[in-house]
Amino acid sequence: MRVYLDNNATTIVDPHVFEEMVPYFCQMYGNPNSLHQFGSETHPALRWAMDKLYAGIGADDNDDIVVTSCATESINWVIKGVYFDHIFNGDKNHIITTEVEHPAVIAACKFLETLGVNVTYLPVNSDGVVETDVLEKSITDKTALVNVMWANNETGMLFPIEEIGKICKKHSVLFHTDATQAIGKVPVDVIKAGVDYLSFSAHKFHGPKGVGGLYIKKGKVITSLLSGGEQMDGLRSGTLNVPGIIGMGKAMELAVENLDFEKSNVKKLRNKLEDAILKISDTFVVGTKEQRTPNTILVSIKGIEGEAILWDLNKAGIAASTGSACASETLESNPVMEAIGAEADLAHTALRLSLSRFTTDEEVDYTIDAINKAVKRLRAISSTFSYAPDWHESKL
Ligand code: 7TS
Repeated sequence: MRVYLDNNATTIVDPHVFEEMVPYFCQMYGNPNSLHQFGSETHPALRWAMDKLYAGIGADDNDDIVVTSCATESINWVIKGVYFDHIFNGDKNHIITTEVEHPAVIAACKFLETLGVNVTYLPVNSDGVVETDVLEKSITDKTALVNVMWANNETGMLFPIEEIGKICKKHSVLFHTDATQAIGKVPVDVIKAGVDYLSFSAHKFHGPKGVGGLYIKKGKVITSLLSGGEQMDGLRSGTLNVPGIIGMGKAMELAVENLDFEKSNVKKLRNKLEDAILKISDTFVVGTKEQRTPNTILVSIKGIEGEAILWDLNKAGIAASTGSACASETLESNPVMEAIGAEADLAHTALRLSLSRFTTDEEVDYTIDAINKAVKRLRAISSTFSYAPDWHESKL
């Protein structure tokens, strides 16, 4: 059996999405900017796909959604664009973000620090969520941008986006949210959330890889990312990725249609898996079930390195993930576990399981069995766990 539980890394392309894309490779392959029919025959599907993107995130017709290659690109564009528009060519010099953002945000902010920008990395509480009063207190008259993710990729924890939107509006500060892990899992409405910019990636919601988007609220200017032709109103030049855009539009349509399914069925399977893991002694899951995306579990299994259990699961045909990276001599701990204040030994034991609407009940049963077996095997040889006083093999 092969079980894919790493849907926060990427997802299977929905066969309906693939079907929608196919004609735009070998039949309707014209450049949309060309004046002949090969170009213009791509227009209806492109318009349809863009409409789906606008509708999917509740954008207004006067807002912009610019198609990019991925969320990483959208995120870099916003952060570096704000630098050009409001710091280099303005009087601001401060960006606020959190300690648990995706590396795309952290690395872009670190880069701006080398240019003299002050960046505040807000801490998170024990659930892995930023506190809004701490955020508000960190805003100064030099703050150009608040950058807070909608849902965390490691824990699935949802951030208080609407409240943060209101705080940013009150202080006239720009607000960017990275909604890469939110779209297709929880309702995303840019107007309700009060965001100025929002980033996403199609492959996280059963669309193709290599295509993403940046929402820009009407009236919010941003320095163009790629100068060249006039594509995307000159904001991001380069020949359009026609099949990618059409696939992303279809994926967005299906993501919205399946939100109820995520909330009921995916969540039910996730909870079944989570409850079974928590029956094992000395395990804990980060964050409450209700404040999390319906598909994600970040669990710490005491005494077991995340990489070790990944290895056992991989041998059983199960794909999962750990936020920690294994270097040759040092094992790095999960950064989100560290940010929530987990002790060093626990921060090495993170295992992320992320489901999708394609995950089945049989797959969850198979995974529960495989995890129980792996924990039993690995704890038996663990140098740290055998000393734990509350270790009861009978619980396995
Ligand atoms: N933002 C978040 C919250 C993400 O989870 C990811 C990818 C990105 C941005 C970047 O997306 P990309 O399409 O540009 O690569 N996150 C993960 C992950 O959690 N494991 O692998 C990729």
